[in-house]
Amino acid sequence: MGSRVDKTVKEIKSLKIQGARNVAKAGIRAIMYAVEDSRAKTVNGVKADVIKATLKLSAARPTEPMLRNYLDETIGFITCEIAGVKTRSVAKFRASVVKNENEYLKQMDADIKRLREYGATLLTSGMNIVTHCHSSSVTGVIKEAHKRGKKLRVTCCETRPRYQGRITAKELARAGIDTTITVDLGVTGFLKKADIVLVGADAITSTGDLINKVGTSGLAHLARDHDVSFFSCAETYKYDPLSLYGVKERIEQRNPKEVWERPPRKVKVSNPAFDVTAARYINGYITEAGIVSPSSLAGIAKKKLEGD
Ligand code: RUB
Repeated sequence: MGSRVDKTVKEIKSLKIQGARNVAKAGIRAIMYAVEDSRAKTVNGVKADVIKATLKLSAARPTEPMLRNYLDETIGFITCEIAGVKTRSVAKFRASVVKNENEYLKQMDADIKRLREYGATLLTSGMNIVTHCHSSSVTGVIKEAHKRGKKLRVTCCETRPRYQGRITAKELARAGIDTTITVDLGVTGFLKKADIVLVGADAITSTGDLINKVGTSGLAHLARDHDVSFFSCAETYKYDPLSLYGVKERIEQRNPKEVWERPPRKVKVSNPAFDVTAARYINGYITEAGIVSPSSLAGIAKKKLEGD
């Protein structure tokens, strides 16, 4: 197995690659590395190397169905390709897998473009927006609305313990948007005058519940208390098909040292990466298929994943 796959896994685990879309994209690219770097001499040998790579990649961050959905499609593709292919040429097989992965990247680009456009229609000039963590989907929507001439003010939660809110704040300020960062619970004061909360998504369940950066669920409760709309910007590939069968999303526990390098003895440290926001707190999902209610998301996503 090529070491470029291992490097990607390391970068995903260490958060050098951060956010569900970036993780999925890196996973797709790593499949191309696995194909290119495989030393196997037969099509089945290359296939085995690709499958090994998919297993390593999907284990890198457990709460990322978008990555898993694309990896599952890759496995489906190589299985069909082997069954249907007339030649046993390794070179042709490699080329067909690389082409297939490039199609996934193109699909992701087309989907995010549509999502940004739908999201931008929801934002109007003068709006106060609250965000949490760093989601490329959220910043994409806000920057698209800004490009369309809408005057927006954004408050970013800093997002302890890894401060991804700083990435959001930097990106938005650089784009010329009026941006403030606050300590996480300082957001309560801002919600009094906020119009909308926009967050990303790592996973969405069959009942429309949202799994996103820890703190999202508390923010959703506060938004409801202050009568502020709460939307998640999420491509439908964030939907986890396993949730339909009652499988609970695994919440990744991160290194306790991120919270406290050397805690006193007898102090236990908890560091969950994500939490679950119940569908009833979510006004809607901004997706590539339009702005949809939590209860209709699974149906739309299922159709897309099944290729209808
Ligand atoms: C990032 C996070 C983001 C989602 C969506 O967590 O929770 O909201 O991943 O991001 P982490 P995107 O920093 O732990 O990866 O919209 O870019 O897919």
